Amino acid sequence: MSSARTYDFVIAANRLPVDRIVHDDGSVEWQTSPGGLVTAMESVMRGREAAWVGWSGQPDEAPEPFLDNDLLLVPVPLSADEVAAYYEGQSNDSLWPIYHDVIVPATFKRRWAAAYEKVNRRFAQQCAEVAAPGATVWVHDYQLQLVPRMLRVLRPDVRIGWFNHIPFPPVELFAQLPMRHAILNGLLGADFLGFQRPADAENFLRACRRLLGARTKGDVVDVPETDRRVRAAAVPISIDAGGLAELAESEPVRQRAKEIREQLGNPRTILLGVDRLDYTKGIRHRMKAFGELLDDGRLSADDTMLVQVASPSRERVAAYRELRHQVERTVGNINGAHSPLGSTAVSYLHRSFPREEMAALYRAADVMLVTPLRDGMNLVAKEYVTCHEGPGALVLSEFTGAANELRQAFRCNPHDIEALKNTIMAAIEAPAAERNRRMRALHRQVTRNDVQHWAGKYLDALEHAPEKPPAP
Ligand code: GDG
Repeated sequence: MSSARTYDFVIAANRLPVDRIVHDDGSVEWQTSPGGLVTAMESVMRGREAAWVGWSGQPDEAPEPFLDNDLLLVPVPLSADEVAAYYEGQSNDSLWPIYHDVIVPATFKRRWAAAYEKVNRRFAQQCAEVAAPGATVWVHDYQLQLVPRMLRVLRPDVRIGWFNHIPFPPVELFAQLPMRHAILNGLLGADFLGFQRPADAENFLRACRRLLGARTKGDVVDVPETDRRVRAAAVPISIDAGGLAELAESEPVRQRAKEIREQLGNPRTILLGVDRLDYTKGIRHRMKAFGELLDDGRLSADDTMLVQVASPSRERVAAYRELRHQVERTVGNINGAHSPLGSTAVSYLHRSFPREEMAALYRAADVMLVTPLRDGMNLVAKEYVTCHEGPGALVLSEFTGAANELRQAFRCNPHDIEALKNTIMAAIEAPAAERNRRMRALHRQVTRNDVQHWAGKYLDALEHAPEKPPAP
């Protein structure tokens, strides 16, 4: 790639914010790509002159850089083998399980690690080409952990930040990774490392001490054998609360929310789950709890329904295919045992919906079930409290980053099925005044700490690193 222009602000993320869709007739269309990172960054980048370096979502295709409003999108080519090894293998079958408490076992392959290094180098080179002198380069997530150091070697003049959207594991788990040293050294090429929770930053600092013998003071690491210092701290991500609230309050969405309730037969209680179909999200635990509440007669499918949106994800990774079978079997069992004639106990939707429909679902749901076994933040929790009006309830796993902030939620440990059942019942049965009070507090929390606030805080920390930025 060679782009004539260079930019003062560059984002690098595995995916571009759009997917390249090639239709059967050969025509090409760009659609917003799914997932938490893009949802968050889209509104931050709107109106900024910047370049975004990322993969287009299609193997073997490398369209030329192109402008999307003021944003230059710079596609990084990946061959089909690289997608399998760097993305599906190293990123999603080695790193993802290790960074999420080994909910499923991790697989390590030397050729995946080699592909990861090769692709990270390509990203670093693209960033180096498009960054103006002294530019700020913001690298995202676990797929690109080697980029900061590679980029620093190519471009010592630029300021480099990295943000981890997922948890950073305890050193006891991290130490399993064959490329543990390369990752720590790769990250230490940055000026500032941002994490979702203080505990994630602490895990990283501990890993530097234990595995590299690095000295740390407070949240700053002395990079071994250099005079550089790197700061690692929590800057929890959020959502575009204003934009989403506006959408949720719009007449068509209000109308659609009413319609949804009617379409579902006006049940007394609608429970909702919205997740990528991922084993970290605790969907099976949620289903088990709901199924048992019906079995026990504490809930009845005559007046209660669970709507579960499970957007398709990583379907070429075996653990994800297995999860899909398990979830679909469980939904089938619950519906077989409990669905009334002409209705269902669980309305299971294995597909993606437009934002408007998601906002209407959040408005329509009485109780939102967010039960991950481990989750960096979980934006769905924040979206629900932003969209819902009136008495609602958020059941929230303590293993999400969001649980650090959303203190008025009904907290749960999803591993404890009995306790999860009781928490779901408590959320359903709490008096309307209590649910109102909790939802108002949650709404305020998210509105005050929205994604623009997060980006401002992050970039401020990056600018001042390794020192803490002055208090606002
Ligand atoms: C990673 C971390 C962290 C889902 N289905 C549909 C749809 N979505 C949207 C949701 C939400 C986003 O996708 C999912 O965000 P999450 O935060 O829940 O989860 P991950 O994708 O795992 O994201 C996570 C996040 O990065 C940000 O840092 O919070 O911990 O794992 O916005 O609404 N959106 C639409 N249709 C769907 O069917 N339109």
